[in-house]
Amino acid sequence: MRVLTVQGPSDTTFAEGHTGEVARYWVADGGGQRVTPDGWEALAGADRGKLSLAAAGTDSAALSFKTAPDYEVPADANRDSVYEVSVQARQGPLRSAPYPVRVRVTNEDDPGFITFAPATPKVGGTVHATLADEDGGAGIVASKVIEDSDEGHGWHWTPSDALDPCPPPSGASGAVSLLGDCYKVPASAAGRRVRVLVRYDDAHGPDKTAEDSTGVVQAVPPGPPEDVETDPGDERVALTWTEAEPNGAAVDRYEHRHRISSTLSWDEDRGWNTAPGGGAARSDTVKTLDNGTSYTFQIRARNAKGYGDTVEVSATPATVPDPPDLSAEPGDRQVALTWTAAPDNGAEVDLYEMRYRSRSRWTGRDWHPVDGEGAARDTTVTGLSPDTTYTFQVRAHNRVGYGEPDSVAAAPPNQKPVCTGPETPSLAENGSRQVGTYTCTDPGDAITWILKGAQAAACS
Ligand SMILES: [Ca+2]
Ligand SMILES: [Ca+2]
Ligand SMILES: [Ca+2]
Ligand SMILES: [Ca+2]
Repeated sequence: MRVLTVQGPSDTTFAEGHTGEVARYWVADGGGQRVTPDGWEALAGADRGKLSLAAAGTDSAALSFKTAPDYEVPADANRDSVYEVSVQARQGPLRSAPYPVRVRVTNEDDPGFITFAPATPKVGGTVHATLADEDGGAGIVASKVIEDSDEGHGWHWTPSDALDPCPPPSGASGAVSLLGDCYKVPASAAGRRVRVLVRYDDAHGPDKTAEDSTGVVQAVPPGPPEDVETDPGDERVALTWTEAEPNGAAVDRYEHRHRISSTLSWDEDRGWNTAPGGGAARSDTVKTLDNGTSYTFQIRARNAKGYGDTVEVSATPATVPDPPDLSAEPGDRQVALTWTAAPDNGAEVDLYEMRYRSRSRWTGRDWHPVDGEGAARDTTVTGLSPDTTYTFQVRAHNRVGYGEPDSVAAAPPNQKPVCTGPETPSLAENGSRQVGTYTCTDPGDAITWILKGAQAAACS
């Protein structure tokens, strides 16, 4: 009786990650002579679906994987990366016995892959890189990647400026994902790709590398204008700022708008004002405002990607106070001054000052602060000369500066001399000739002594 026997390797190996012929089989008759079969039966066995058998040449057949096998991700029935099939041939009415074949997939050094999240980063955002190497499994652990060595193991980013630590990428642990690193994308990376190289060890040995680049880094709207300051003036507020971070696309304009602070929402109809100077603008002045009213201002920058965040500041335009209304009440060698509150023109009066003069020269120190700060309403100037006309001035101050003074003239009246001495002196006969001593004072005037009366000629 004729017998057909399949011959060829029954236990063979095949490297993971490859395709192509695994092994070749042929048929012998009972005498050991190679014969040409009429055909080959479909593969049998647990893993028949993963391999194929095709005639190769006139009398043999080639066994191949349909897709490249992966050692770490086995597709065989019992997941041990040993694929079990049986090969069978026929010739006429004869069938060979099924010929069992075991293909053991070998563990090769898989390349490492880097994935980025997001794949296309934006300026100012973060990009996570995650390394995966299938050889990891139990063989690669996070500690095998040693950070912070320019030449050695670890993550090496390009550009490398502004490398900030970020939270680890989610899902970075597990059987095949090794670990990740995080990179804060600087504005200098706009329009370029962020590249990363990682050196690491895996189960196959040390000093493996993986390298990849992100998509082109996208610019984003600019940052807010920096160092925004206000300088309130007379019915106007000057705004100044420093350059907004362009975030990868040049700032082409700065805009501002304002509203009265006590109105709680923006009047969208009023719109934004563009500061002159385009992207180089660093200041603008808002005019025709009301002194003493608080205004809220918003400033923002624009680039090709849109408007950045706004900065909000408040200021109250103001000018120096108006003059107070000054009055004078002359007294004995003094003048009492009173005044009404000076209109503050938008900034609280915090000081009143006074000065005075006789004739053309201001006396004493120039301006004297009056006690009481902004609440002061009067002061008295003493030590003045009678019958002398003085000019007094009072002015108010606020944070903007000094207002114009109000002036008033006054003269302390001349006072009569004040005299002391005996009214009815007596004198002993033949005694001293001095009757009494008289003292008179009259500040500012010379004393002239005059004797009057019927007996004046008898005295001196
Ligand atoms: Ca693999
Ligand atoms: Ca198996
Ligand atoms: Ca492998
Ligand atoms: Ca590897």
